[in-house]
Amino acid sequence: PDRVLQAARARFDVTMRDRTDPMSAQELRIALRDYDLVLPTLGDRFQPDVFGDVPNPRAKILANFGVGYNHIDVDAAKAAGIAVTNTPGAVTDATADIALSLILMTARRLGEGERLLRAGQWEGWGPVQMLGTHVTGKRLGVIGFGRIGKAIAKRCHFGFDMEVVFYNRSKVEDPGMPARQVDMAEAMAADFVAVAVPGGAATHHLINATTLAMMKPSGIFVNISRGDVVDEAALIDTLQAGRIAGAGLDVYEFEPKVPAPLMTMENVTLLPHLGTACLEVRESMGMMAVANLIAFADGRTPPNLLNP
Ligand code: 8YV
Repeated sequence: PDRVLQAARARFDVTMRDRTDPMSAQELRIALRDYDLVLPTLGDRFQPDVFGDVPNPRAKILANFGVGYNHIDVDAAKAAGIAVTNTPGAVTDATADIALSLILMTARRLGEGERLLRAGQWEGWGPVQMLGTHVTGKRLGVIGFGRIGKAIAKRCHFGFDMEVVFYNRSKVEDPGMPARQVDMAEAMAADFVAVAVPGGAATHHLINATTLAMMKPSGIFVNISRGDVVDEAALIDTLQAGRIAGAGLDVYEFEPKVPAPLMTMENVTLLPHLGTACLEVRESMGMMAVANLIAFADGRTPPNLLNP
């Protein structure tokens, strides 16, 4: 956003890469080799091989634009003497809102209804036309009870009277709201299941054929975290076999590629990674990233340092 660019330009000599596709290996190397500070986005894969290609990097900080940083190998960055920061907090509410949108869109068949209307196929109201699933009062299972998982849970509990259960790797001493920590099987067996874990090796395919089999046939699965947390092939099998009622996805295993079978399923809502796509939110994320850069340039510890 302009406001972010202006803030960065007020302090630094900025080169803006004005494309949305991820940086190529060559661009990643140039970023490390020729720039003091780098502000990467989703998909700019700063992995060990890239750091290995640039023995004495000029870059000393990667201030990621976003909370999720699974595209950056933080330990390899540290070994190369490079700080990594992210933007926690700024993304929480907007991302939780998208989870709720996916629950509502999928359960109430909103995308399907709009497609029908725009196709000129709506013939008028009918008492049993386009019946969906009632959302209020159902049970929500959250996978990953961090900031975003909790924000989804709050919306569902306080806004939609839902009972909330959650699965989390470590024990959550105080959920801060009426919510019960359960095992994976119980969380997956809820009416709506929302995944909100960080991406990366530790959660790769956490949702797979085995965990999807824990869902009930009327269950709706939602993912707003990272695509590779879900074994997409297993999800497609589960949907094709009718073992769950539907899915709402904002992220994909091989973004921006979306598997063809999902495209034709009316019980699946597909969004193009809109989690934080509001101007105010992207501005806050960007301003946080710039604040991290400025702190670093001033010799202070960046507020959101990931690899001290
Ligand atoms: C961002 C996100 O848009 O914050 C995150 O982790 O997934 C997104 O909403 C993305 O990271 C931009 O780089």
